[in-house]
Amino acid sequence: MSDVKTVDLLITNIGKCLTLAGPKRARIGKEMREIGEIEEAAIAVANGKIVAVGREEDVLQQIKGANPARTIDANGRLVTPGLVDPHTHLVHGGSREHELALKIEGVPYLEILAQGGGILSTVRATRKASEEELYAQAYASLNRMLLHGTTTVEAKSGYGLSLEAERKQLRVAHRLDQEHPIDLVHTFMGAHAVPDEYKSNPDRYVDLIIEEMIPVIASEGLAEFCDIFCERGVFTVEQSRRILLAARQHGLKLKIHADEIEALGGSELAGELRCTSAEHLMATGDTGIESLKNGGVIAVLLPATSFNLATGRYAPARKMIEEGVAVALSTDYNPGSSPTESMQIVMTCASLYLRMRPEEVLTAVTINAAYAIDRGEQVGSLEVGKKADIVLWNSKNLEYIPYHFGVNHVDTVIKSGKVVVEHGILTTSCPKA
Ligand code: IZC
Ligand code: ZN
Repeated sequence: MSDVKTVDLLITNIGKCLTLAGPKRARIGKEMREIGEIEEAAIAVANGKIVAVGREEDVLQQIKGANPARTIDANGRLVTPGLVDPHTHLVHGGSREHELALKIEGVPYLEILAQGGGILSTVRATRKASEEELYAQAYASLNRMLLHGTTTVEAKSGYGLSLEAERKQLRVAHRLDQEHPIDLVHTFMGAHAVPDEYKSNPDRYVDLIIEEMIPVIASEGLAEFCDIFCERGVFTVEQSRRILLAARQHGLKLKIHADEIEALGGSELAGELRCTSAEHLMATGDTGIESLKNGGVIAVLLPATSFNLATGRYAPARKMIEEGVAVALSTDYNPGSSPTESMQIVMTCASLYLRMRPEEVLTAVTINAAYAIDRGEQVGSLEVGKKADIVLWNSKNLEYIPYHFGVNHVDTVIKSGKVVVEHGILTTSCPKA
């Protein structure tokens, strides 16, 4: 049977190919350990998509006569889908290394914010920055992500906190999506903090978000999701519900930062509203887990944030998996609580501190992460018809990646069928694939 006529790229001699093939939905419970392993595999790509994947002899049979334009010898390497990072605060001005000493001295994250620092210090830097400056800084981060194996990224606004400054951030993210090989998914997060101007009347800021920001952002097509920071001293459960319901009325899908520091009821709200995902969940208890499960909400866990906040508090991932909640992982890349672009450090933190098995970790950074941003039909697994987003690792097995921590194990990255990283180096100035 030779049913594939055109092949742009053929990858041969794959030692182990972890395809993540499976049902067309986020994986739960024991499914998170089923990662679709194929030994001595090959993958054929045409027009940016996978056209054949399987045992090498079968793939060669399927593409017989197709004469691939390019062949890559994987040399026995491990191959996985491109990693998906479903929760980042990618576009922002400045950085916050000055908070490191405060943190070490024991000043809590929410206290730094209450003093007008934290998120609000990044808001000041982001408002001041030009679109060009924001673009250049985020472009450099996207390059780092690509070098570390990430091929799809969600990016939130939330450092503008005014209609104009939020639009600026989202416009930059759209331009990056056009011009950088990584595909971006856009989230409006005007409810990331209460800006100084509304400090004495936060409900008026909530009104502004509902009456002015959401209608404009939605009508301009600047965002697909709406997110909110539901946390003590930030937005209450009631304010979160109002904002998310308004967002849904305008056609946005819903996400929520819930139970990052305290369990206010954000995960219960996520279940009630059947949000696509709930994020953080470090302080989530039994009723929160039950609600996530009943609402079919994907839990996006951010263990690098726990690591970096250094409070020793991690999300109850084992309990969530055992209870049948689909778990995804993300960097939470942001200048405050998680200044890292590397999903590999997240994989290590998830192994050591969330006690997730390597197979569960891989599921959480690929197919479940893709479903957490509603891209599960396009990316997150190596299956015929999906985008050819593929990573070749400098490893023979999966365990080695979380085990050997703090360094980059990526050899080659293919994004939409184009080789964008080769032997650990970006191949071009990265025009969009
Ligand atoms: O800038 O601190 N948690 N938002 C909610 C963040 C962390 C980002 C930041
Ligand atoms: Zn976040």
